[in-house]
Amino acid sequence: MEQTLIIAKPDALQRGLVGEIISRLERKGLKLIGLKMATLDSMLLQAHYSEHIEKPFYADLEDFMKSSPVVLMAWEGYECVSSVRLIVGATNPRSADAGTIRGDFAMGNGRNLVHASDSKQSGKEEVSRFFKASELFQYDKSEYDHVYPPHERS
Ligand code: IDP
Ligand code: MG
Repeated sequence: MEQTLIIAKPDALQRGLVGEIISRLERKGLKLIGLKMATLDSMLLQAHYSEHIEKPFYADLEDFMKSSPVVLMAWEGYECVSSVRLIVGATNPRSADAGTIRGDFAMGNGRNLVHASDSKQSGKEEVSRFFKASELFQYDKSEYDHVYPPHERS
């Protein structure tokens, strides 16, 4: 089953929006398979944001991501990566659609509350970058019988 990494960024913690973020993903029908708090360091951030290291906003991004703890989550669901990106909204929160997390709750460039993996492959890599196998949980979610047709449940 497809997995995606969600990070509730420091602005989500500071603004009391972690519950709102979790709630939106739960209500969508996704399965939470890992959850923890952490303070991220430069090495981990450079690995996670390697495609952005050369960009002009990288220094701000790294400082911001280290400015307070974050909440790391692994979520699972059939084709969940693209559906979660739709729930999260566009990178610049001022252009994100209303109804998305970023569109509803954020305004500043780079202060967009949430990280979400952007492909099936990055979902897999990012979940294993931030979670050990022992921190991920496999369980049956009875709700799946109502969320998916049979061929999308496993
Ligand atoms: P994403 O989070 O929507 O996948 P990316 O392009 O992968 O967006 O950028 C990673 C993060 O870097 C963004 O979420 C945002 O925090 C920050 N970022 C991206 N572009 C800018 C920018 O133009 N100015 C400031 N920060 C930016
Ligand atoms: Mg990205």
